[in-house]
Amino acid sequence: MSETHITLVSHPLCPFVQRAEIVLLEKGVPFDRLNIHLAAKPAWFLDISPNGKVPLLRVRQQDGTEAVIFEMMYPRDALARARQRGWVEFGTATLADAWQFLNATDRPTADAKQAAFRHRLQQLEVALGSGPYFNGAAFGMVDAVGGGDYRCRTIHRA
Ligand SMILES: N[C@@H](CCC(=O)N[C@@H](CS)C(=O)NCC(=O)O)C(=O)O
Repeated sequence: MSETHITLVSHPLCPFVQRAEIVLLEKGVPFDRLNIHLAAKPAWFLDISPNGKVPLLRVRQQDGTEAVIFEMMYPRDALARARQRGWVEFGTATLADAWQFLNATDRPTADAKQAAFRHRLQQLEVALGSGPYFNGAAFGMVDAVGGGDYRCRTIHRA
């Protein structure tokens, strides 16, 4: 039987890597993680990464994009899947607001981004059902995507 070796090429602070890692851990997929310096990307990485971005899932000689591994955690039902995809997009926009808030260099931008981030969290609260996960009993992509957003919120509170 052939053995598949999966490496998640990463950066320690990347929230998109965090999503991928959460999915792999939830699915019980064995992998190792390799952090690279994004300011000095290794040549082997640039050779196999179409966008020069992490996360990159390296499976033996092949590489996969974020979308490939994220397909693993969407529900089968088409309507539920479409709803989750919409909220995943929302999660990415939420992360952008949080990131811009944390990195703002002037007060008006910080205030605007903080308000936008807070508003998005309030929208999310309204959309949450009885749980324990976004889609009910099953852990899914919206929950994995939330990891990066909540981490930003934790940093802010620290
Ligand atoms: N989700 C997107 C974005 C990933 C992303 O922006 N990764 C950042 C780190 S968090 C990166 O690799 N930046 C390096 C660069 O843009 O050169 C993707 O996977 O293509």
